[in-house]
Amino acid sequence: MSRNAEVARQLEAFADLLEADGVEYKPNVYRRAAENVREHPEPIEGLAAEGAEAVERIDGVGDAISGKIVEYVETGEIEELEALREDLPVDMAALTRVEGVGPKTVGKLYDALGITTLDELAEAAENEEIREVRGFGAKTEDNIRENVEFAREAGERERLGDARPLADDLLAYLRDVDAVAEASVAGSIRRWRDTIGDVDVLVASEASERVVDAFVEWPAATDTIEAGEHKASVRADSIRVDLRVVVPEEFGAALQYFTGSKDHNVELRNVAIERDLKMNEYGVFDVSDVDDPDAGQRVGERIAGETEASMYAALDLPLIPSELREGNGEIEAAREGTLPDLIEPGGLRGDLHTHTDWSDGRAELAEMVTAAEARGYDYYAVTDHATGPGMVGDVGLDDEDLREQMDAIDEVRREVDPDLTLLHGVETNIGAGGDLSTDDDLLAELDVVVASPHAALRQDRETATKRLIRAAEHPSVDILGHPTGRRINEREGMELDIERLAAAAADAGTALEINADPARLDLHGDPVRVATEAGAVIAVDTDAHAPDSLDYARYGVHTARRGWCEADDVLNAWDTEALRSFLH
Ligand code: DGT
Ligand code: CA
Ligand code: CA
Ligand code: ZN
Repeated sequence: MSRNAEVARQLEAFADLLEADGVEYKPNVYRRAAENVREHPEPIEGLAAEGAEAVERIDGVGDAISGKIVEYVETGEIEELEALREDLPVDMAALTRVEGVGPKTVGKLYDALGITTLDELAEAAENEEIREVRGFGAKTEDNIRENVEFAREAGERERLGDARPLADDLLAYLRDVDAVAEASVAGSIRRWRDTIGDVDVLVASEASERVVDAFVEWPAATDTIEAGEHKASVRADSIRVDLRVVVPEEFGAALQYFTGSKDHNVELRNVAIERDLKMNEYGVFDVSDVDDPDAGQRVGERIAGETEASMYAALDLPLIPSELREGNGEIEAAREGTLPDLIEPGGLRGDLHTHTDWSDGRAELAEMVTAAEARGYDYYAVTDHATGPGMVGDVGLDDEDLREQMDAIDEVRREVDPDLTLLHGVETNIGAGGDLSTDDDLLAELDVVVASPHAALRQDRETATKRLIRAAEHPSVDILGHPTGRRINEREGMELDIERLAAAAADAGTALEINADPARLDLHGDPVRVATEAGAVIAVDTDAHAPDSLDYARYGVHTARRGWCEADDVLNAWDTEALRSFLH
């Protein structure tokens, strides 16, 4: 793991503090530099070692910023940043997590009321002190009061998309260690939950201390929280990572146990008890001939534990996929033989919601299409933003732009691999009342229409449900994009009557989206399951704004699996012909 993300965070902290200070323009220069550093393919520490000039090869990084980057990599801090922090000693990350509170607000509230933490912010809102501050009012204060709790919870959990790449890096690192026989993630990250409390990693080894030693030396680990003989915890990229090492014979039992969820395990253990079996992190034991099954952990005759499948088989159950293990009926389904035949990872044949630099994407049309070809997709839809509510500046395309884009698409079609069907679409905006921001005749001409809410996201459940149903019933709309509009850990999004929406969408021949961008995962597992049970088709889309983001597909597919989706339930797991007939 390179240190690019870590350095980018320093620049962002710099930008926030400057903005809080009332500095104009410069904060955005720092933010742009931060983004480019984060995405830069070479490790920043390598460039910094070469010197400031090498760092300046990164777009948007001038001599002021490159100097600070070199200083940070060399000394572990930036003097000027530390001085700003001393002047404004606030928990910026926590405070700005409150929707509607930006760095500027943080600066003003610190100056006026000395607020430094979420608790102090909540208290000031409770005591109606904020409304008295110049530039604030009762409405702002009410908003802050409502949003503080969400921000507090958000601070405790990481997005799957931040934790998973870190976990993958660790697994690759551990698998290279001699003493490691097998390594896997466990816990919520293996169940592909949308947010992760901590990352759990399990290793099979006969030499646990060597594994623990290697683990704390993992380059991405910034500090060691604890290290024992068989387990250890470190922090990496501010995420807690727990390691456990077990002997290979007990790996399956431990993997089953530590994958959870707790609810799943409790229910499963009851199935074991019914059969005179004892099930725990060491295996499944036949205790029918044992006087006191609680005398120890490893009692009676051990009948399973080396593999996870053996644990379930000992209870006469098929292996239950990790995404289903939430204690939501999966054990009953396994007993009755009615577990879904889940869509496979890699089971998508195309992507139906993507962007280019015609709107706010970062890559050209041809680049995005080339990336789609490289993935071996059967079809690929370009759906740039239409102008309308929620689109800032000139990001969105008006009807004329879209017609112009038709010609550009035709041109790319002439070059494209004949195995790839290139579809031209749009992501149009759903207005507050369910109206769309693109002309009806034009929508009818396009191959794919994604309609998404981008503004007015604080409607009540009834209004929001009616709004989306109206959009779903528009004859040209094929997919409702990120239906709730949530952004994980940033804003809650709209509450919807999913069952009613899904039934209406099913009748109208409109699919509901799983937006696979890990900042969204919208819809997520539970509503997806409700939606498919109500008859709706699900589209798993990356909403990619750059070629690399086409990889978000994996988060989407695992989210579909959490929603009990089979391949038939997923529009873009269908072949081109079936897709085409759905789109018509
Ligand atoms: P998280 O980290 O909050 O996103 O959720 P998990 O599910 O990863 O929970 P975590 O990290 O506390 O523990 C990992 C797994 O270990 C959990 O899913 C089930 C198992 N486990 C941990 N503690 C207990 C416990 O006290 N009882 C039971 N039955 N299982 C436990
Ligand atoms: Ca965990
Ligand atoms: Ca844990
Ligand atoms: Zn989009």
